[in-house]
Amino acid sequence: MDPPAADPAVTHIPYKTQNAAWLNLFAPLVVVSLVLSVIALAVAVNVDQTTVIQSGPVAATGATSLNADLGEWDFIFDSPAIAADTDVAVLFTNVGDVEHNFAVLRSGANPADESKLDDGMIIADLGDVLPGESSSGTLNLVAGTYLVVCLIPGHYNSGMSAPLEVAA
Ligand SMILES: [Cu+2]
Repeated sequence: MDPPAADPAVTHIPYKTQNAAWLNLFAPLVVVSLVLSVIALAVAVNVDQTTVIQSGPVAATGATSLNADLGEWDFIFDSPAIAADTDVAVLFTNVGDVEHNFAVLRSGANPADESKLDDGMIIADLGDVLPGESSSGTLNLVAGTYLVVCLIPGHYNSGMSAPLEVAA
């Protein structure tokens, strides 16, 4: 008896047809993989940028520079907190009509009025500034809450002071 003939449907599939069937199955997967890779790369770049911003000194510990507008009778800071144990560049501008001053009292000092404000409380005096002019200085403070005051006579009693946070 002759052996059974091989199934022509299996033995005679041309190589190219088999290859095409393989491509039909995997080509879409390859395309999907490439698309997902591009998306993953884009997300990774975004995450990386976000990480850089969040780990920067400004977001983590307070500003490393401070701009202040001085007027009658207040201080307007561009940041509520500056960095501790860091040289912080301070630029202060007199936007008012009379001469002002930028000084910092030691942490916790909050005198009831000018007669209670003694020199021992002053840990930094960045100087006076005329109307329309700017001046600058550097603060390097340990963490805490400080009071920025104007030392021109009468100005503290007029309310010219503002709290400044120094964040670790
Ligand atoms: Cu003043």
